[in-house]
Amino acid sequence: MLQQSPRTATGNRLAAEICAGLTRPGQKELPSKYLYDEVGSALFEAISVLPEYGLTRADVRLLRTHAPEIIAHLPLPVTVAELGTGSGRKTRWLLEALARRRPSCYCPIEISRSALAMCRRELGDIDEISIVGYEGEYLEGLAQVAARRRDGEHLLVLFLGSTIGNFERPAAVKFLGEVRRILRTGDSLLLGTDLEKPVAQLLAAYDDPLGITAAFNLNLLARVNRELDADFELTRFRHLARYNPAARSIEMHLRSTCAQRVSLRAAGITLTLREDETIWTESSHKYAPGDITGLAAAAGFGCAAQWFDHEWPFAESLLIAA
Ligand code: AVJ
Repeated sequence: MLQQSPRTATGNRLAAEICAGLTRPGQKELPSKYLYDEVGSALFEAISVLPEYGLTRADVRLLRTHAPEIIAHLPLPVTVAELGTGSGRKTRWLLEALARRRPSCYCPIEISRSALAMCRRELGDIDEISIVGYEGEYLEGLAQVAARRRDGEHLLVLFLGSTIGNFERPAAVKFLGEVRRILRTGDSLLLGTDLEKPVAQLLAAYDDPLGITAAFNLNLLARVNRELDADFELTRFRHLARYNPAARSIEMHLRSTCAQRVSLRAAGITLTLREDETIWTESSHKYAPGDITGLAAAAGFGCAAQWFDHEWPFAESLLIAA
């Protein structure tokens, strides 16, 4: 396995962003995108099959049921770019429906090398679909895909699994606006969003009784230990999931069980934590159906169609660049 170190470009960015988050005044934070190293990606796969966490199953159900209809909305030929693929398993339904209509190119964009490898293994067998993967940040990868498109070819961007929920609401508008600027009028964005549901159900989904989500969260500290030669003592932190009613988001934190000092040797910083102080690691915002069209419009998209799952409220929205 290739170990990323601060000597590489990705390693530098990781070190800089992690230091910035841990040394900012007030609430300490770690960027949620770093949850997905090889161990974190495997733990998320486990979360996605937990009975308490219905999000991934809802996403898959919608794509499996409506893939032909979704594809029928698109102008062809189309190249598919996916922002964050995870295992790529749910994308199969869309790619198979597309392959039946026309051979196409699929460009997964991932900062996680292990997720990209998983996705190639999962989807490499679909005839008529050629895979060109990009390892990197979403917008940088998407700009590269857009720069390589041929005349008359449309782009379909997939942003599934409610990853958009990890952005604060204003940042979500800004991000989709940046996606829009890379696209041309008439290109599409299929956006998956988790919808509001009872708080008790959310808390169970983000603090499961097996402790898989706790392990997923704590692994972020283990990763920082591995990659930045830090000395986080994992037993001195507890997973915390709480609902933020003002933001309509579920937050994950790591709570320090005692006053302690931690060094990140490869980054050259030391920090202190008070007893019960938390490091905020993720927010997962929940949407009302009406929020999505507003968000889309503010970012320069019209909404062509929406599909809802009623077992675990979740929406897929097909947005068209206006
Ligand atoms: C993959 C970002 C959609 O926010 O629900 C799962 C990640 N965090 N359990 C989410 C996650 C805790 C997940 N997303």
